[in-house]
Amino acid sequence: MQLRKLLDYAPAPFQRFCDSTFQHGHVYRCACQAISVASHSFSRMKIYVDGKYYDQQNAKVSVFDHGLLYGDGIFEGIRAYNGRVFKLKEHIDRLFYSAKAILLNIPMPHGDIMRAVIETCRRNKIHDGYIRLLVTRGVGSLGLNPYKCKRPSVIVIADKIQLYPPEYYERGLDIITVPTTRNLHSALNPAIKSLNYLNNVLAKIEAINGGCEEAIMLNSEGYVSECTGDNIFIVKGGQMFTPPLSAGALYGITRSVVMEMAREASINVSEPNLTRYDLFNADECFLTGTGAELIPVVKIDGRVVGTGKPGSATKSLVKRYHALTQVSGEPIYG
Ligand code: PXG
Repeated sequence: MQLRKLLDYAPAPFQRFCDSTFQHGHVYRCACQAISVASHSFSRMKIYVDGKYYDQQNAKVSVFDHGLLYGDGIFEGIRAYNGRVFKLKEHIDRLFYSAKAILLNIPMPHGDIMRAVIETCRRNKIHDGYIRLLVTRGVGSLGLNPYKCKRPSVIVIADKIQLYPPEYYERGLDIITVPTTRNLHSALNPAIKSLNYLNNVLAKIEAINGGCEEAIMLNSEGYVSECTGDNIFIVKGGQMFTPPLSAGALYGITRSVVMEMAREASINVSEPNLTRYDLFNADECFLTGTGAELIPVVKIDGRVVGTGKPGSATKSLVKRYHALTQVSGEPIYG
């Protein structure tokens, strides 16, 4: 019976094959195959969907969900370090701000979402990982009207993420500016972390096609906005600069943490409009994001930044950031 239970992890055709094999008495061989499938092909990942936990293969939303049909929904990318969820409250606050901006009523209060994130981490035995929290508009009809959608769906996935290869954290990134400009505030406000990330996806494609891992996006006025999934900082003459939110930068949580850390270290931080010229002539440049953490940039559009190596201010912030992530956050266990 115990062996039979393992078959629950196997794909449906294999289960059907095994069912018939069980009836014919080849229990042992079949069970061994099931164990092998269970341990190699299928993760035991548990995904939260609207109050229940599902195996990866059973965690589903409808094809009529407007999250799929129109990118109508919102999300957050969150990290866990050392058994704690880093800046969880800030991420959930931002989720609610995005929801408000798109007139989406999240069907759970802040505290329940927090508990769902922590419980998903617990069920997946996450100590260090990446959490994707999303809220879709829900099931509707084939028409834009979001008021026809019955109920938003809340989904939490807890897994791993590695945005950039490890060597780039040592060497620094070589990035380019891409033709796709950041969304206009008056069109789709870039402060909204919506499920429609095509603006960023297009810029990412342009970066990859240009042989780079990441891209700088300008706004429609030609000022630096941010990267496809990260905020951007420069260091010049001992001061730090990052584009203002009005330039189309996301209100990045890592951005805020880094600004706070810099101020604690008596480094002046300001948010003026920046141009590519400012980036080219910076002493140091780095990107920030939950996924990317802090990553140095050493070349922009073929111009070497500073010495061409990760700078000392960047390296010291990286150290401080890693130290902070180890001790701060909502505990997952206990
Ligand atoms: N700008 C944009 C456009 C982002 O999507 C950041 C900045 C950094 O914000 P935080 O709060 O994380 O410091 C983000 C968030 C990916 C990926 O796969 C990246 C993000 C979100 C989801 C996926 O590259 N970055």
